[in-house]
Amino acid sequence: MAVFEGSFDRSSTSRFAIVIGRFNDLVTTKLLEGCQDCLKRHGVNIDHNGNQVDYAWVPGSFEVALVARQLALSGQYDAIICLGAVIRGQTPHFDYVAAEVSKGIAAAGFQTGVPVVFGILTTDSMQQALERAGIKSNLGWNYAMSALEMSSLMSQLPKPANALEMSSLMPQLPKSAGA
Ligand code: INI
Repeated sequence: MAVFEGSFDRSSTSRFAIVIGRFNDLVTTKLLEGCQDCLKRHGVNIDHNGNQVDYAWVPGSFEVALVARQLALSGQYDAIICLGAVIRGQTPHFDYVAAEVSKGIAAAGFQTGVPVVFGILTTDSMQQALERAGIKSNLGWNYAMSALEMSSLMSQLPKPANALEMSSLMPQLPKSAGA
């Protein structure tokens, strides 16, 4: 039998999409820098004009999962990295956004079979967020490592036994008019 384990040595061929929330962009741009630094130092061409990484900017964390799912469904990527920062304020807004983005990202990966990395910081303050986006460490780096590892691992796993099983996991897409 087998032990399946991701490695970090096939980065030169993997393709990634990074979805970034503009909300709290003081934090998310730093997460993106950490993420790009890690990918670059693992041999990935991070240039948006290159053929390995595409970038999608969305208004806030709430929109991240929808875009990640659509990118995953395209079949063009080995992993999707979602970056956002949800910071607790005086209202319950934090709880709604944090709950939806975490459920949505999990669903995007589960429904498509493409690894979708949860790179959404959820913190009580801007200070805590900044500490995790470069002041102490940069979790953007860790999220990129997860994407590298998962893209490698998924490529090694046995494929679904038949197409029917895979299609039953996929959401029903809207039929085009007249179909
Ligand atoms: N979006 C975030 O990414 N982080 C937050 O902390 C946040 N708060 O607290 O409001 C936030 N709100 C915007 C939200 O993600 C959507 O973009 C907006 O509601 C439009 O759908």
